[in-house]
Amino acid sequence: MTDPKTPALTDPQPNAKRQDLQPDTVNPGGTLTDNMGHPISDDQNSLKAGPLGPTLLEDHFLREKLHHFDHERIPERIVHARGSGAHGYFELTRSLAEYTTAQVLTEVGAQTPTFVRFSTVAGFRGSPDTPRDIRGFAVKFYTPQGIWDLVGNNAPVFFIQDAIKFPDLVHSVKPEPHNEIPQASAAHDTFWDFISLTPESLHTIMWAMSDRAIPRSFDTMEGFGVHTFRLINAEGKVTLVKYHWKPVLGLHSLVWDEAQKIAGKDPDHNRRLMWDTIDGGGTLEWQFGVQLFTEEQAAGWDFDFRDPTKIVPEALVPVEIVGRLVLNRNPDNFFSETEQVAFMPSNIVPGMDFTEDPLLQGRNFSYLDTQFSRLGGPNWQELPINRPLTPPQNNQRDGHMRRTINPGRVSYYPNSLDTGSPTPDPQEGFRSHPVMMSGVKVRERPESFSDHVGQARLFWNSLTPIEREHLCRAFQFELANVETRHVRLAMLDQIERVHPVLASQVAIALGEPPRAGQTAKPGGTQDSAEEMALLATAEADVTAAAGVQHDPALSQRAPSEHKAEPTPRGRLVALLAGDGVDAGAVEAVQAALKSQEAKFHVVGPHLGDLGGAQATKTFSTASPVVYDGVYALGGTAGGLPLAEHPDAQMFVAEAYRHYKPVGAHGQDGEALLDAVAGRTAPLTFAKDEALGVVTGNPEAFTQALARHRYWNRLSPQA
Ligand code: HDE
Repeated sequence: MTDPKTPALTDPQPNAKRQDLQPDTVNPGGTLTDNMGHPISDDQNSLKAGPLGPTLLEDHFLREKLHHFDHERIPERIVHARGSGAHGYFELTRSLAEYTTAQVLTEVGAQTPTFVRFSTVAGFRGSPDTPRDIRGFAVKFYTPQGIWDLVGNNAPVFFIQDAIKFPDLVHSVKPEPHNEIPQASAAHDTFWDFISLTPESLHTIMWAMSDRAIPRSFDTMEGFGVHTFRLINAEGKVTLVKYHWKPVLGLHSLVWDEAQKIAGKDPDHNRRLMWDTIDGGGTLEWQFGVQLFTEEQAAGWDFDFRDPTKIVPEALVPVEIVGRLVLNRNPDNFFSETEQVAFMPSNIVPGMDFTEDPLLQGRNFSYLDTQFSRLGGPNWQELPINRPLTPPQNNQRDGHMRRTINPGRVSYYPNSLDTGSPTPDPQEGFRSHPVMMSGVKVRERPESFSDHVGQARLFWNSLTPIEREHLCRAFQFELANVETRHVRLAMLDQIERVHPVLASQVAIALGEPPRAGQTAKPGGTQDSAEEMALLATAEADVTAAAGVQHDPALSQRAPSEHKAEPTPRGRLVALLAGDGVDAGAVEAVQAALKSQEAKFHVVGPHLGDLGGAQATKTFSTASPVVYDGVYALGGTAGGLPLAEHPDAQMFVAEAYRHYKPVGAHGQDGEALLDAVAGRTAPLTFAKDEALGVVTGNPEAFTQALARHRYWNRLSPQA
């Protein structure tokens, strides 16, 4: 583990931004002082009129210390308050010089320092990492032409088409204002009331109810720039672009039961996984892709590239991989870096431009504006994490907490008194692309934004049966939490427009009749095969997708271009061991996992020495829900053979019911599986390799890990 006190000063991988941060990275030592540098002789006792006397106002050390403490908190982000960040770099692997003059996208091999912050949207700053929610994926590039912020999400579309509706959307999803319930959850009346009355949200709601909204970890989710942007080349030619991040570890999600339990067992789950990976010398990595198209091309489509509720299907315009993002460094101080970092979609560099997407236009105001209340004044861009590597050169001056000292008497342009003062550069400076614009001043939604159903159906069609089943379950959960019946019914009407089978599957959980002549299949365990068969055949007619009816890129499971090959890399396994466990068996499974870059914890009845292994977790500090797989070894726990210990049995049974690979070594390990075999709630545990229960060979277990989940435990069709 890195020494938390000195990392920035001994950074093994300093990039230009890390070096830029170093002068501000202070590692206190020596004599304790106050903020004015006065040495302090006693920091344990305040100044009093005698040991039992009242505290004296004169105590300037006490006053300063309490004063600073009293003002340690700043307003949390109005949305995306809960987040985790890391440093890294972006490396371009293919030049886009044909399309843009932006250096970050033209210099192959150049490494641009980045800071990335992942977030949930609705929860407060201290809320758990795993609620059902869209995730923020905000990337700050410290480029040679100033900062570029790609402030995206892990869904490629958004709930609304116009920024003027954003405060309403956010008010509806946040905890209700009278009682501030529920925390970090959309499952309440005000959210679904708003959504049921906002048909444009239908497509994004499908993403939010899918497995995408409960990602396993930050590095197993995709990222999207959402809006269409413009790229401009040296000849002034414009190309439209959509940005994508594709995780090299593949796409993986939690199951809902796990997500809820993790929220209690380890609310920092995603933050911890990222921290531990980097702290252990590992990296998080994504491929960077672009979809490039022209306005002429887009003019032929039955949807508008400016509409943020629409994707450009990859089946229509393929994603081209042109770079990669690597995160390899934890922040030194959460507040100074992750909390104070300020992203703005308006941070673009020469060679890029915005489009007329009304959501993007509104965002360009909101992010600048919000930094004033969050960071306290107009000089927030001087904070170390926010300042560009290209020092600002302008005549902006003063304001609260100004840090830069600008000498001289000239702070205006043009001037004749300071020949060295900054001047605009018509060649290299940012120029807005001259788009022909004309129009009558109106408050109107364009006709080309009017199809709200077509792409929601495209998403539904593109999912595998088990993904559709999860989506139905998510709607069931959310809407069953809505207390007002007319809101539930209004939502059923909305999702019926996507597919009557979807609406019917949800209706049964709400005690409502199935829709449009459908027969609903309750789902669960007994009748899963019937439910899967029904879901497998439920297809809808797609509009607003330029003729595309299916796009495997939208599914997390269907194979498609740029989806990573299944890999055990990065998976975390619980090795269940008791006292006296066989050292050889432990070594064999650890070697197999290490060879595939999978990680593990030895979980035992107590910490420390078990004879053949050292336990770093106990049955009470570890929970199966935070692991990707469980491997049973041997030994005794509390005087019982591991196989008879209730906690060990629970570990295996719970991992199984979450469809995770389960392995065992030797007689003792297998005895634990036998003890669980036949259990029925809610899946019947079977020692069957085809169901991801692997005995004997640790390599085979490692391969089973690559598959991630065995949905066939639910039904062969899943
Ligand atoms: Fe944001 N959003 N947003 N948003 N958003 C913020 O900015 C806003 C939208 C996104 O890690 C806030 O600095 C408006 C879309 C991320 O610091 C705020 C609208 C997308 C983050 C704000 C949107 C996003 C934010 C809160 C509709 C995906 C976290 C604090 C017009 C493309 C950034 C802050 C971080 C944060 C406003 C819609 C992504 C209030 C007005 C669409 C990842 O300014």
